[in-house]
Amino acid sequence: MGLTVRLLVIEFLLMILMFGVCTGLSTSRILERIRSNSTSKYLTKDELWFNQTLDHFSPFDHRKFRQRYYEYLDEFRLPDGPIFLKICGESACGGISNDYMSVLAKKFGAAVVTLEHRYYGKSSPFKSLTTKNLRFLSSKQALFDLAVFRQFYQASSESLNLKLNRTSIENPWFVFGVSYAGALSAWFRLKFPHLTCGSLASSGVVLAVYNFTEFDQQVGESAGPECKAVLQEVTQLVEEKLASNAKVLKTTFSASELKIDGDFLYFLADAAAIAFQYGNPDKLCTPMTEAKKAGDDLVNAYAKYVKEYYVGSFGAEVQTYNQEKLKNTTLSDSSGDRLWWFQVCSEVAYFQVAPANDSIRSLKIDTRYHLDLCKNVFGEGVYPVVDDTNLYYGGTDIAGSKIVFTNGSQDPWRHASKQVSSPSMPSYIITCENCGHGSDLRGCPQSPLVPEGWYIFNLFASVHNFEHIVTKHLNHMLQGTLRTAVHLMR
Ligand SMILES: *[C@@H]1O[C@H](CO)[C@@H](O)[C@H](O)[C@H]1NC(C)=O
Ligand SMILES: *[C@@H]1O[C@H](CO)[C@@H](O)[C@H](O)[C@H]1NC(C)=O
Ligand SMILES: *[C@@H]1O[C@H](CO)[C@@H](O)[C@H](O)[C@H]1NC(C)=O
Ligand SMILES: *[C@@H]1O[C@H](CO)[C@@H](O)[C@H](O)[C@H]1NC(C)=O
Ligand SMILES: *[C@@H]1O[C@H](CO)[C@@H](O)[C@H](O)[C@H]1NC(C)=O
Ligand SMILES: CC(=O)N[C@H]1CO[C@H](CO)[C@@H](O)[C@@H]1O
Repeated sequence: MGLTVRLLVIEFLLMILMFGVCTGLSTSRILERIRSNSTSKYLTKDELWFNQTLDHFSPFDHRKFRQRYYEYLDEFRLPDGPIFLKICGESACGGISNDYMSVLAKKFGAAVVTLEHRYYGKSSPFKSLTTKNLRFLSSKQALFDLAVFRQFYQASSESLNLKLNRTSIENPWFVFGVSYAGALSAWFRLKFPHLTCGSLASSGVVLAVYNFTEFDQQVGESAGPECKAVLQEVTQLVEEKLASNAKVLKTTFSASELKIDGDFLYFLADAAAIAFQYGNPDKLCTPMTEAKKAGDDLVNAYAKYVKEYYVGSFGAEVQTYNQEKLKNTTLSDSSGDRLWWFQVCSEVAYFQVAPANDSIRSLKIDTRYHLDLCKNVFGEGVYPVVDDTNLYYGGTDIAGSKIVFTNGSQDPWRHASKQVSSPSMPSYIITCENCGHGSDLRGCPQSPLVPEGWYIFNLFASVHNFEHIVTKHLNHMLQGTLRTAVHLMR
């Protein structure tokens, strides 16, 4: 018991330290903030709007749609401070989240702006999301959106230069993103190098992958042999019960709405992956290995984890996996699932299929399952042109420059990122037991999806190391442009 108390004290001190790194506050101010609980999850939630071009690639179609964005200028150093463009990805963008970026903004005197991805949240060009209406939803259009937005924000008569009463100043722009938005961050620097001085691609999935077997393999590696074996046993038991009494089994997981067995199995597989993806392995492996040792019913133990952690705490929704729901074309708060599946089914795939040998997920989650889903949800002819996507961006052979790639060691997605450094594109792996998807930017107590538990120590150490790395690169990339900006002003 004494040990537990001591561990708790150390953990508390580490939380304070980490909080300090994450907010750039002195210890007394940190304690004050913790007491008053005043640190918000967002730097701002004040919506701003601008008119975006619907189709950047048509010479005839001049339609526009309203796109949402946010700005945070509290730390901005006038007049030549950098502008950090934090790219929002495949979900509604409710504001600028108060994560590690706010530390960097303070350090560099940067403005932070963020643009909601087309179609998601309040930036949908259409109320009806039929497959036909989704034809302008692609990473290529999204990158062009960012370019147009960047010019609008910097130079238009309505934006920064007008606010600052000036005409011809160019601030240095640096782009950031996590996950798919991390890929967009790398691709933006690749396709529009004249509009940004550098990019951070955190867990940036720049490689479109058709059969993404490495995903399941990494889940197994992150779980370790003991936990992995229990998870594999669960899959086997689930498959048996699915054959004998599917109805009862699905009810055990409160997932009877998933009529298609593949959807149900995919839901169960995702529930396990998420524990590693977001840096909370103990939430899954501790109860499962304990249940195994105690000789408890493993399916029930797993159902408890799924219902209490994955759905309860993490906030996953069963309907996300329900193809009947994914077919719904009415724009609503849950449209994000349909929209992302469209991008998956048309452009990037990342099909999380079971590897032939030693998989955790059911072998029934195969290529066929994914292709059937694409066809069922979007109709005939929607197919992921993975080769074209990699041809267009280069995959892991991306020929960009001044792009920093970061990945978490436990994150199954890292195998779709660039994990090896090349000239002018350093790649870092942040290694610890709960280093997951985007944890370099996310690892702050006030930001969403905070990893929990004792491992936080290692994560803290990793994020702390990372701070030096990113600061060094940012300094380097910003320096040249800052000099240019100052020179231009003279
Ligand atoms: C955007 O377009 C709408 C409709 O055409 C127009 O009323 C509005 O003034 C435009 N806003 C800006 C900022 O250009
Ligand atoms: C903007 O610049 C003009 C011309 O130099 C000056 O007359 C005006 O007072 C300035 N406005 C503000 C708000 O600084
Ligand atoms: C993906 O896996 C399926 C089934 O194993 C196989 O038929 C197909 O050739 C694979 N495709 C690619 C591009 O690897
Ligand atoms: C589709 O979604 C909308 C909005 O959530 C809902 O009102 C409607 O009932 C759904 N349609 C079907 C057929 O489920
Ligand atoms: C299958 O996986 C097991 C466990 O990781 C390994 O020992 C075995 O060599 C693998 N077999 C093949 C054919 O890859
Ligand atoms: C898989 C892996 O660890 N890849 C690389 C991650 O980044 C470091 C630092 O650049 C490399 O040394 C690793 O090879």
